[in-house]
Amino acid sequence: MIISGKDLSARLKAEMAAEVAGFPGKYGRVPHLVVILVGDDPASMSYVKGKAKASEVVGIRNTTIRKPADITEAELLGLIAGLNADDSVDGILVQLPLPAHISEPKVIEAIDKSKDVDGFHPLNVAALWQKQPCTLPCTPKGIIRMLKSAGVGISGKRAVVIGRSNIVGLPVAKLLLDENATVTIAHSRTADLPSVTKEAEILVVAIGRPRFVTADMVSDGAVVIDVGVNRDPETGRLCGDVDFEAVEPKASVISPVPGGVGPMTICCLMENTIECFLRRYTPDSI
Ligand code: L34
Repeated sequence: MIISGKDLSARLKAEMAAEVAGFPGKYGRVPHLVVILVGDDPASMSYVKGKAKASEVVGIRNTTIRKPADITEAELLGLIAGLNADDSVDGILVQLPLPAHISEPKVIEAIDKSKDVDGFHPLNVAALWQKQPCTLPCTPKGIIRMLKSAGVGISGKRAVVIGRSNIVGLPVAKLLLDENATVTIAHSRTADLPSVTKEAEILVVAIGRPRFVTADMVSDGAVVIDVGVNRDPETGRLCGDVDFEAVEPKASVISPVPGGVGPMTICCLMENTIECFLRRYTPDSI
């Protein structure tokens, strides 16, 4: 079974659109998401365009601010401070990666926690790991949604996550743990990685290397979630971290690239923007 993140996100976005359609009547306005893109990396441009398009579908107001790659860190921090103070803005997202002369941790920390639709702010991360209410990071949240919609039981399963980034590997491992999976976090320096991944009933791959996971690394009937978005070095086409053609026949459930986790990330961003908007009208929630 191939889980389509594209179809699931289309369904969820239609539900959100119906909800948002009631907001002008109830609150006098719709949620407003501001996305900042620094530079002109083609992949980032494509993702940011996807966020604007999804906003349109859901009925969220989207402002995309483009800045040149040589913007200073101080200028970017100034822009964020202005958006933090702007009452018309519910969510702020600075597309990563940033140019090397700008500190990503500084930028992430500069965004007001209540407008942090990515769930990357250290206070949001701390809340997640302390089991407090928080904004869940979009990609891990989207992965759990996909698993549940495919009817995959997580509780009691052995899950292996390849990758330990702040954005995907660590938080997805935490969310799987919260669903009562037993979780192993593996990475590029794990000794004898196939012996670890073959134990996985649920395998989440977020290592960022084209076709890194081969058929010999996957056990029969495993659920395989591919978080990679890479360019195939030979064809230039989009491909995942999993050798899809080889692994698909062994897997009971698998997510494709494109059309898998990527669209779910954007879908959960829409959901987080609505959550940040609604929290402003129920200030006690977090
Ligand atoms: N601040 N930076 C911030 N927030 C994020 O949530 C992201 N991410 C990651 C990169 N930097 C970020 C994204 O938006 C990755 N990412 C992302 C989002 C969407 C897609 C891929 C990565 C996506 O829609 N992928 C499509 C293909 C898109 C294409 O054709 O280029 C897919 O079907 O997988």
